[in-house]
Amino acid sequence: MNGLAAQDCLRELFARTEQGGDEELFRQARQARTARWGDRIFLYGFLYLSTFCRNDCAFCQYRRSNAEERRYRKSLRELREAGLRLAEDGVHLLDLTLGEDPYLVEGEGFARLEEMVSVLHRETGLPVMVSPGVITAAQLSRLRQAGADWYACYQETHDQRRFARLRLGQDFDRRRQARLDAAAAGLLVEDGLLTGLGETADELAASLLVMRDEPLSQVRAMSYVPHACTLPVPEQGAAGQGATDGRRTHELRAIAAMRLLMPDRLVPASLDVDGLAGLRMRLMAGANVVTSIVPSGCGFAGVATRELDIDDARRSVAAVRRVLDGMGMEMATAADYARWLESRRQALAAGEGRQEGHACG
Ligand code: MD0
Ligand code: SF4
Repeated sequence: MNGLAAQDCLRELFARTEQGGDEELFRQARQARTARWGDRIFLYGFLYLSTFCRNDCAFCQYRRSNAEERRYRKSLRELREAGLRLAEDGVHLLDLTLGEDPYLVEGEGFARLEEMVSVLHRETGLPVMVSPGVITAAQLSRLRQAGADWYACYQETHDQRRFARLRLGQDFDRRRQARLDAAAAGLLVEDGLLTGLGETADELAASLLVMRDEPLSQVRAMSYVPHACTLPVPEQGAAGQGATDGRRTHELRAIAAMRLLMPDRLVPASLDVDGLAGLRMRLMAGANVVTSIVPSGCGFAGVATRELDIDDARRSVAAVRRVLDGMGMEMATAADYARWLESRRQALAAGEGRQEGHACG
């Protein structure tokens, strides 16, 4: 299918106003997942290690201008304890996320971040993803040397005008370049879309084709969660933007379309938007990684939702495993993930990191 046909079919998929066709789309996505991955699901632990940030993104409660936010920066000891707990619970990876904390991403504080990556990787034996925002190519190489396997940096949208309204004062190309620098440094890379903010079917279709053509190994979509200090949710009425689940329509369709278009990439179902209650519908749409598993009682926050389902242990391996059991799916093993990681590295090194599928028939 050529680029134009793919763009047309994706546009039609996102533009549908009724949700009748979604069940068939999700069924095809689940079929593609089973064909490529079986029904074994990966689970990622999530540690938001610092909520300080130099940026002022219009969609984020941790934006610089939010003076109400009770910010924190976790110590290496707190991080180590939480990481070991998650490893014991059986997660396959630790995602160390932070705002663009000036202390940790600039100057001598960066050595602290390197040390956190190195200690967590060495003491848990788990692969580590880092999500520090935009940093330099040299810093990305240092994190790779420290033991990081992944770099996550979300564009949110690939429409430059919308980007400017979301990631205020940030450089579109510089953000994209950071992902390319990470791939060049030998890191696996994740990009992500933010949905539910009035994005058009054209924008979503264009984003998926851009993501397909970048050296990404994980691609995601997450619905916007409004806060007192962030953008108001757009008027309903846009295609599929009806009730809450309507506002999830673009996210769920994006998950399914990513699964079909990029069969060899990991596609997350994040617990961070709707908590445990939102897991089933994201897995039914074809996701094969559950992310944002946060240890309870340690004062670690979520990103889109600060506390949702954390201290009552609903964002836990045990709770996720119960949902998987109920769906006839199972948790992958640590060996499954290690094998996939190694095979993915070899595929990328051989220039074969882009298996293509079709989102329409
Ligand atoms: C998640 N809350 O997976 C996390 C976060 C950042 N690398 C991941 C958005 O939903
Ligand atoms: Fe900072 Fe990230 Fe929030 Fe933007 S999305 S304000 S970069 S923490």
